[in-house]
Amino acid sequence: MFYSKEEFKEELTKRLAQDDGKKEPRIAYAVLGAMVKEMVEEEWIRTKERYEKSEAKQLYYFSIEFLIGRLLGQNLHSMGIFTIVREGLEELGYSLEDFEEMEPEPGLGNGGLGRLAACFLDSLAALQLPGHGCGIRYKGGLFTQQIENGFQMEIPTDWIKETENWEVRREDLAVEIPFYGRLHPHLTDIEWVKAVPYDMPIIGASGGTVNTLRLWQAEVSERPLPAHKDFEEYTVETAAISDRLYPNDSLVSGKILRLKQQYFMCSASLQIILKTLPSSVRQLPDQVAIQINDTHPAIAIPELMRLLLDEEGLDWDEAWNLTTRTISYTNHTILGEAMEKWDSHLLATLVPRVYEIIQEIDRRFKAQLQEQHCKEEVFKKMSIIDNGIVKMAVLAVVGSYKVNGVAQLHTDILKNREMKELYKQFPEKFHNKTNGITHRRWLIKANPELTNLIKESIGEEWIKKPILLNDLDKFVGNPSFQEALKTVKQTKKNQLIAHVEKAGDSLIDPHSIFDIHIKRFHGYKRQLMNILHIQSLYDRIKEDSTYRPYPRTFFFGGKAAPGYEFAKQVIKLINVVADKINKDPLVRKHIHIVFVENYNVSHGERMFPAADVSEQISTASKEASGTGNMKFMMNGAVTLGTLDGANVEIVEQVGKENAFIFGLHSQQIMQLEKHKTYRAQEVIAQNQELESLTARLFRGELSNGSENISFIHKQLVDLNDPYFVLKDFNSYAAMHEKVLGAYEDPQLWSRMSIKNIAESGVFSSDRTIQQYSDEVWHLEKILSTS
Ligand code: B1H
Repeated sequence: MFYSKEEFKEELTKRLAQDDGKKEPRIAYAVLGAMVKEMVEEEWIRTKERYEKSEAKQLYYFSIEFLIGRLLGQNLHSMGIFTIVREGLEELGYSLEDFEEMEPEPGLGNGGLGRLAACFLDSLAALQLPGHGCGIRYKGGLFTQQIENGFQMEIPTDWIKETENWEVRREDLAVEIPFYGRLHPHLTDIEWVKAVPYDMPIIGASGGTVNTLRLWQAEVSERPLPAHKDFEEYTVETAAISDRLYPNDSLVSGKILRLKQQYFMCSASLQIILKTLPSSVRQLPDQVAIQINDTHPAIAIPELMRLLLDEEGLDWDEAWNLTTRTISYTNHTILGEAMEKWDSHLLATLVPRVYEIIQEIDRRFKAQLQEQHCKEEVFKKMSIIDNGIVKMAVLAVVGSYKVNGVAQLHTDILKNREMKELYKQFPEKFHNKTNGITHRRWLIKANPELTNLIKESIGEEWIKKPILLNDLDKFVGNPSFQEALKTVKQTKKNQLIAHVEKAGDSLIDPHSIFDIHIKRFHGYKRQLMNILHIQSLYDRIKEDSTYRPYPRTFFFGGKAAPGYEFAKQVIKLINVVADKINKDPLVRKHIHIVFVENYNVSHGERMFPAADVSEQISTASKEASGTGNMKFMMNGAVTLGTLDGANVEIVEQVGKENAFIFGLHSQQIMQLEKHKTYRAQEVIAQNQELESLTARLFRGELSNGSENISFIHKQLVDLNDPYFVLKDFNSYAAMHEKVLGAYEDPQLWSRMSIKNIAESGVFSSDRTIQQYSDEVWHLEKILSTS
């Protein structure tokens, strides 16, 4: 244990001396890790004891992804020892920053959904609420992206370094998961898989609470295999369960391995929850709340029923009552291709008893609907099993006591359109919980320079109550604050340049506008619109010798799902256009493009703080919430975006004069979709610029003759531009001109930027979690009274 810099240095030196006096940074890094872990361990045990003693209700957040990012820096911050460790290391000749870079990135998620789960865990612990994560310990997280000749290549990443990690293997808590088998009527011929939990501490910000992220690993069972099963096949199949994260964002795979993963983590988590219950299972909803993060863990509903019926011996009504008072569901998307629908045969084969229970849930619900003389089409919409397909979203709504969307607009769309019938059936279940981000990672850790400026101006209370960031309102017009903020922004830009530019290069203008578009690549996120606009700027600079706009650097970052050809071609297009522009001595003084390879949480921590402009340009109605938009805002970037997801609420907070909003509204998009009245060809015909751009795309001119990007032209023309890129193009371009105008007025820009920071407190995930706790989970703060 150490509480001061001197104690820390002494302890580290002593341990290094025991270790043969080796001084290599790698060894010091490992020793530091071990020291910190010991300190966490004590608080962790104390927290568990407090929870047991108080018999407090526990929340379990079930999620197939937890995109936690690197832990060393964050954990040091949470324990309140970041500064003493940084300074102590420096005095001993080491660099904490270098140590942080040594940690492999745990990429256990794809994008927003997984990162949200990580922010929520941070907030639960910071608010001293008993809430824990349950997921899978993937050996390989999301792939590493390499760009070769402009194309994305995927490299598998195995992030676990067994000797230097934050987890504890809990062999004592292993459980057995039943797969396959035959019902007659009881299950026989089961293929058991052993689930072993690895627990990671989730350290609350200087409050003495340490919660748990429990990640399950699949291993071979010691129970006998059914006679027909080949042993070798069994071992390979078992290892595969926790081998790799599915790399899709908003696209379902439909593969049996994915279903295995889902059932594996749900069954394991539920078994251990029931085993460690402080009192009778009949009081389950008073002891436990389970939140399912989208439908990926929705199989927890029939699995909990199975355990209550078959293992606990309850009858159906009692089991159903307990289940539907314990589980609640968050919906994260309305995209058709992301809606989980499992083939009945697949479920019946892999988990026969669970499927039987799903059938019974469906039968009872349908009987209820029939009694209400429900119309045929409404009945069909609300069927859990329809035509041999199990609709997981319907199962999730029927089996939960609360259902929420992740931003107001998204929740409204769920109620009024996507889940209209279910909303009518269960109006009391539906509610909104607008997403949030942890200001501890995304402001305090990522941007210590801005954090210091804020502290000097309004004190430190906002750190515990982020809503108090709005005290900054009084600095909006303050010249010295404006100057100081500019200095901070410049520092963060310089740091980003140093990070992304290869030694010797000096292509990025540090005084240019940093316009940043970072997120997964997807049609609806419209990176294509951004790059086509940049191409049009290039054309204009070439053609019009009087057009010499203020310098801008356009940053892109993000991965495409390996099988998503269109998204991969957009990455290629960006890289080809970047190459052309960056090589052009005239144009590159005005516009420059940087594609940041392998965008992940760590890159995000460097990019959000350096941004002037936050690109949030999804087709209205498609982005359920977005959370990058909030990270930018909190770091003083101004949103250039559509009225989609949480952008709507950001604009409500800052006022429309402090954001750049363009494009069709969600109502207009939904009307065009419903009536099929949009004609991309007509838009092209009426606009010379678009005509030229699409024609050159077709001829391969924009892509340097590359034959490989024909999907893009096809999508825009043959598939009638499903994400309205062409339709919104003009208003997007016009809004970019407004951005330029505003930036050229430094005072105006500073005001906008400060206003964004001042209004960002409401988007702290502390607010989101407090609302879930008050309205859904009903948790109690368990204070450490030391
Ligand atoms: C979000 C997903 C998602 N919504 C399927 N849906 C996946 C769907 O592997 N799959 O099959 C993976 C992810 N992810 C995102 O959730 C939304 O698009 C964002 O708008 C939102 O901010 C985020 C968190 O709520």
